[in-house]
Amino acid sequence: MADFSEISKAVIEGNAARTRELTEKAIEDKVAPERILHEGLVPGMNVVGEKFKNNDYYVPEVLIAARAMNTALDILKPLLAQNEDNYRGKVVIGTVKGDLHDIGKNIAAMMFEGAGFNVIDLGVDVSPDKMVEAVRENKPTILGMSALLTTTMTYMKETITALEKAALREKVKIIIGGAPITEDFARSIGADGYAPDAATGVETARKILGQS
Ligand code: B1M
Repeated sequence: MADFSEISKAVIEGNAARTRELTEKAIEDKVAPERILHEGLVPGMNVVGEKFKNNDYYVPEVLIAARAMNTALDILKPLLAQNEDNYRGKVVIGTVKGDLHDIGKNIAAMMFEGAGFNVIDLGVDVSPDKMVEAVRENKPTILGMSALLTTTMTYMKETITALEKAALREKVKIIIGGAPITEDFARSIGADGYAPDAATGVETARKILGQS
């Protein structure tokens, strides 16, 4: 049986080697990748967030923890993608301009892949123009935007405005997420959906697209 608290601890301590080792061990022990993610890794990162908020951790410690988390996400990614049942549509996803936080966005991307969507990940610090270009080029069914800073969430609205100007807004459904985002904010900027977590992102996409 996997010791999820040990996985959390390894992330909190920023011990990438241990996080990798425990994640691989849990996979060997046939623990579902979703459980490793939601019961081990994410709770660990939540503690890191609390410590950062309380000034117990500073940027270097947080970066080291994020690296440990991402090491494990790289291992889980192909396993979560294996759950793919059938092709449900295309998702273009990115973290908005000025924002370098990518852990939540990476989890959302993995969940979409695992649910059978074809995902194109634009990475972080994606300007409204780049988002528009990616929508024009890839013709996704869903555009997913992530923002973790109150100073960058405004670029979600700017992206929607840019899509309107490019006459592309009606061609794509928009789902947004990230710690400072709320349902009200999503509605106020004209997004089609808001997701408080990555799994809800997938549910919301399915609902918007009329999929069961
Ligand atoms: Co930053 N940071 N950070 N940081 N950081 C926060 C966001 C902050 C809340 C910490 C705090 O002060 N309490 C604060 C923002 C305050 C605010 O705006 N109100 C903050 C700050 C201030 C900063 C800097 C300005 C610090 C500085 O330099 N002085 C700086 C900004 C850099 C920049 O982006 N330009 C900065 C830098 C960093 C690091 C680089 C050190 C690192 C990021 C590393 C990385 O991502 N590769 C980092 C981290 C790790 C955090 C915290 C601690 C953790 C974020 C995280 O990964 N959480 C964060 C504190 C916190 O959030 N409590 C903090 C775990 C992740 C699983 O959750 O991303 O929320 P989250 O994703 C969730 C949901 O939100 C949702 O699903 C996920 C779970 O299922 N979701 C989606 C997210 N996107 C979605 C998209 C969807 C659907 C769901 O569909 C499209």
